[in-house]
Amino acid sequence: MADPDLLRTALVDVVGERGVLVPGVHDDRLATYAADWRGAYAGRPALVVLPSTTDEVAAVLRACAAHGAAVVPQGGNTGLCGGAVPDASGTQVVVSTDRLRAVRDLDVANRTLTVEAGVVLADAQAAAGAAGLLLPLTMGSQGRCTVGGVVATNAGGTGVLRYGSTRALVLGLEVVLPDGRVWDGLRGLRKDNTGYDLKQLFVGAEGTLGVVTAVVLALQPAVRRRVGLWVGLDSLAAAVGLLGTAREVAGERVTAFEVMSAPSRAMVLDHVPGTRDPLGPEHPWCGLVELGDTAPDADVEALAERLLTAAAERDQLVDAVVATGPQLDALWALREGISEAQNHEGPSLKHDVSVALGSMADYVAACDAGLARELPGVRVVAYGHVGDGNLHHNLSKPPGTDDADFLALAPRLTEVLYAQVAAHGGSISAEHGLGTAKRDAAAAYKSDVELDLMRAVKRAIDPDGRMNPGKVLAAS
Ligand code: FAD
Ligand code: 2HG
Ligand code: ZN
Repeated sequence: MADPDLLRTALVDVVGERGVLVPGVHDDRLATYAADWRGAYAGRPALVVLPSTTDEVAAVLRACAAHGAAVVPQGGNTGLCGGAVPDASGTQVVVSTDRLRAVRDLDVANRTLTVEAGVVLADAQAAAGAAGLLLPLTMGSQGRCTVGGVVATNAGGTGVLRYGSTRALVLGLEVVLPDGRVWDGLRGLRKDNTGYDLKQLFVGAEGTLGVVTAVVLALQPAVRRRVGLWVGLDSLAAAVGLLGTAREVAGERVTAFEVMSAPSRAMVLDHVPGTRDPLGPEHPWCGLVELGDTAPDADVEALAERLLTAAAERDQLVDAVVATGPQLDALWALREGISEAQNHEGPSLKHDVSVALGSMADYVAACDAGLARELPGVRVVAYGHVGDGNLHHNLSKPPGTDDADFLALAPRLTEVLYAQVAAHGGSISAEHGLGTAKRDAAAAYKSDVELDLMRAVKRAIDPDGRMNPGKVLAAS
């Protein structure tokens, strides 16, 4: 990188003194940009820049290009793989989207919402909701994560089963390229076969190809009637069977299908005040199935009863309660509390894996055997979006173990799981991305052809390798 003072002066020319945070001057404010929300990944930014328009982002990227500075795009900093955090060199410029907060357009007839990248996901949901529409991206971090971050990670969440991942909801993008050129691809079209689908290159690229500045999102009709079933299950195979029954009985009205193991539920009850498991701890797995209908007079309770009857006839569940309104919200709080609750139990070894539904039970059984061999007593905090074949197969240390001893075993424990993921034809990152955390593991499981194609895309768009270097792919 060239002279940092010259770069700082160039950036101040673009965004003003208040838009540039400098180490040694603004250390109190810099801290939140230097480490992720959980405090699991930390680095040292050269500067943090806060542009407030697309033109400013473009001028910032041109200045960084002129000075040879690497750029780290950052939204809400809730990513779980270290992708939004600068490295320790003190040479990388964090470009935050904190000030890109405008809702540009809500087109009710076209059912689209156009927002800037820094809009918090919950605010985008509220904007759609105010027009009687639904932005069906839902996740525990929605009060803080941004639309840009969700797009850059192709985030999933609890609505994927019904509505697809972020990728399925992005109709258009505006992106500032590493050299400062702006690609205006903000089209709200559901059909557009005019060549390569460029927007999809940027979805899930984790900031390695450019800075997303605005997004056109497809909206859905609002769900007017919801009901939840909290079910006790004696195995994951039963969960997969129940999902099939739910689809037969309720079709598209199955809007979520989550499962939680007993240890994951116990952690929430221990650490999140006010939570309660209505079925108690004895079930090895509990499922949360939500049914929803857009018709205001739909009898979703009767639908839930039909599902329970069919599942009971097939021996797919042991016990169940039906919940609506605040009781259903409380069940979601129990589900969404797991990620935070696990942080109270020492380091969380996070594994965000997917396998085909039919392999899920075999995969978990094979992992359990391997984990018990490596570290007897390791706590398997397994839960997640099983309707999508996506398990958060997280691990916590056995009670009484030192953090350092547990972390020393982390590579071997992770390898047990990843070897089984590979053996079952799965993925080691279903929805969180690679960042730095899973970059090398992903490369180890990809073919040379696939890696060559990924590197070719990176070189074509970022020939100098300055966009979020070292994330997704090793820096060249
Ligand atoms: P950041 O963390 O700031 O950034 C994430 C990545 O995107 C980084 O690589 C960054 O460089 C890049 N990036 C950010 N903004 C831009 C931009 N404008 N242009 C280009 N690149 C950009 N993920 C799921 O998929 N499903 C879940 O259910 C889920 N639940 C979560 C629950 C909790 C409690 C937490 C802490 C995280 C959860 N996540 C989940 C992980 C996380 O991926 C999402 O919160 C979200 O996608 C990240 O958004 P963000 O704005 O915080 O992005
Ligand atoms: C969830 O589904 C998130 O709760 C977070 O994806 C998963 O913290 C995790 O491991
Ligand atoms: Zn998840």
